[in-house]
Amino acid sequence: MKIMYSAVQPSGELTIGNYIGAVRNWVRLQNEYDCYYAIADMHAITVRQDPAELRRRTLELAALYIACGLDPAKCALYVQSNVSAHAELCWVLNTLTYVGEASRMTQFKDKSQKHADNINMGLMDYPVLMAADILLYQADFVPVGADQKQHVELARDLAERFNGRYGETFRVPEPLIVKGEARICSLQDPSKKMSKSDENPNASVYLSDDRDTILRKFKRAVTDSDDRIVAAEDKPGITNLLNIYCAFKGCTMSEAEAYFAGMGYGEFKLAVGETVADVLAPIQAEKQRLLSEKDVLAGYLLAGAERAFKASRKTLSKVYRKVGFYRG
Ligand code: ATP
Ligand code: LTN
Repeated sequence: MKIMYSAVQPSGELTIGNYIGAVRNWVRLQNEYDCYYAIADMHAITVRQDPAELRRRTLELAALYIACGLDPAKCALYVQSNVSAHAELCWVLNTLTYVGEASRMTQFKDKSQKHADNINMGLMDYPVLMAADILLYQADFVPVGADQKQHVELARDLAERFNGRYGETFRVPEPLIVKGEARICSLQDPSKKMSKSDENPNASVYLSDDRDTILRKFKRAVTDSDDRIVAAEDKPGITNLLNIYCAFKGCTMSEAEAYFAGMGYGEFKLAVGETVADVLAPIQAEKQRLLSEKDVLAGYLLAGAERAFKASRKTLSKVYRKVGFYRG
């Protein structure tokens, strides 16, 4: 079976954009691939985090993933910092990474601007740690958003560089970029993608939002000037709402357009909100149930970390041997 690797930072509440573009795909992929999914807490501390919050969010994220359908018996769901090989391989890869190439990474430049008072080494090392994540598991594919493509390319470069210098060791991974139609846009500015760090709370629908909040956010969503409910380039607001409806209902755009033909915007937005709320309700209930059984949840993460530990040690031992570390 081909190997899939991905990770998410426990750095904020997930939105329905993350759900459609990432989480739901991870769930689908678990049946076709040998999947490793990490909660990247080591990446998260490259920007300041409140320790208690970080711990809480890590566990919440694990519960949420399982509630969304990730089966801990099928995939290895684990917390990155629980498997020490990530930091260890990162060190070796650091010696193959040029300061110039790390400092040219778009995300490093963006985050340096955004967190100008905390441009730490970890921020620059972020993509190298990410390369370590991926290469440790000999991943064939890495499902990520377009913004992470450059990082996966660095992982490919480092794999090739290491293999070239020390002999065949790493599989060179392929990024699996989420397609355009899966892009959910902001409810307040449909030219922007919906993002968990948006400052306007009405722009994003969070997976933790209750039914009333969801309905209210959709009611306030920006629409377009005429009253037709069709997907079109000059109707980004309505197109986004239709997209969300299709993604949550599992129908095609033409089915959705036919269903809403002649309906007013108010009624349409209510229907989209209800569809989203109906899908999220059982997920939220299951997440709460999992969080109320913390021991069970901890058991899943431990089992995931054990699997990850075994796979990662195999690669790390090989790396240590190749670079000439004394093993006794
Ligand atoms: P941030 O606001 O912190 O940048 P984000 O909400 O943009 O976060 P990421 O953590 O960058 O999300 O991405 C996590 C995953 O969710 C990625 O695989 C990305 O492709 C996917 N994703 C994020 N936003 C959307 C969106 N609006 N539509 C579809 N997929 C998305
Ligand atoms: N940087 C990624 C999270 C991440 C990741 C990874 C993704 C950390 N390690 C390894 C894929 C593979 C993000 O912010 N989306």
